[in-house]
Amino acid sequence: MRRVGLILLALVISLSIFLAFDVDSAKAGTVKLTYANFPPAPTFPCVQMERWKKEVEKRTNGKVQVQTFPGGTLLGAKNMMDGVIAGQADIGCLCMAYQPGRFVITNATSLPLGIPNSLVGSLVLWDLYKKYQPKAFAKVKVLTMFTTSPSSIMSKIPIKTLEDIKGVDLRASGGAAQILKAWGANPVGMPMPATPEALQKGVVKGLFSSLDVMKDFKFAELCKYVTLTETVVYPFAVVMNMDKWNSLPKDVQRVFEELGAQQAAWTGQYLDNHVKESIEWSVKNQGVKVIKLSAKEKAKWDKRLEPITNKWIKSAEKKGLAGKAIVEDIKAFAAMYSGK
Ligand code: DTR
Repeated sequence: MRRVGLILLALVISLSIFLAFDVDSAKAGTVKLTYANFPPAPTFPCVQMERWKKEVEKRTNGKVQVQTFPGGTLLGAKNMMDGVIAGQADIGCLCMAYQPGRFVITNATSLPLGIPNSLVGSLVLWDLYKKYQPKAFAKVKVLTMFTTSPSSIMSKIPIKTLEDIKGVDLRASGGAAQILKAWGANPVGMPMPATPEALQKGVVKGLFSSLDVMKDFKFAELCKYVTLTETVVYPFAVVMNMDKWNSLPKDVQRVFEELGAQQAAWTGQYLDNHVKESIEWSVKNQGVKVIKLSAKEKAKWDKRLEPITNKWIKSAEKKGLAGKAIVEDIKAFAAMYSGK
């Protein structure tokens, strides 16, 4: 009886070793990655994150599994880059405008150079990054980049003229803040996730951004006016921890590389469509009024922006960067992708 018991025990032990080994060997080929993002899940940076995750999992036949963290649950807007460098997240999505001094070359896409939409902006930014390989990204692997659609003013008060905007506190970051300043507003800098509270508390009377946020952050409930300026985009980057990147199998690296430009284009197209939906929703469901500047007024607004690019070129050249060439490239890439 005792012998039978011992045999049974040995069988159970070897079966469980076998099963454990089998599960482990199935897992052995799997790469698990964390991906941090700063705004809430329904906003476009997170929508593109979920699309990238799905695409990667599909293209690697499940060999890569990505765990996403929207809403600043792993890293926030301002510590995204350093958090990824330190390995707190494997991948992170950041808005470069929140650290304008750090990402000088790529933030040049926030100059008033007439980028017409998010698709063109995203392709231009990706090409610019590839061509100049800015030092700011030397410690990470850049997986993709994209921009917003051109920015407009959302406000609690109607803004139709330069007199109306004078001294008004409006939220913007980076290059976009320079634009507001030139128009005479008082730009208040903060990342997007801090904006709902600032609007609610009356710290700002509005903001300057692409119009997706009217719907996704429900700003249409507070800002009943949109002044369609459609000026300057905000650039974003998706970066990966360098050691993690180097540890990836070659075939996985190939999938990520392949997705760089494709993801930029996908996000651009998604956002351009989504901005249209957001405006329609704001007008229909929230009674938002869309103000178009008259041609005469628009010419005055544009004139105020003329010195900005030359000033940027000078300051970039002082830092040893090819300021003029960068601006010329952005214009040329934008013309090419716009079919001009
Ligand atoms: N316009 C930039 C970036 C931006 C536009 N839409 C969203 C949504 C979620 C986060 C950031 C953004 C800005 O004003 O911050």
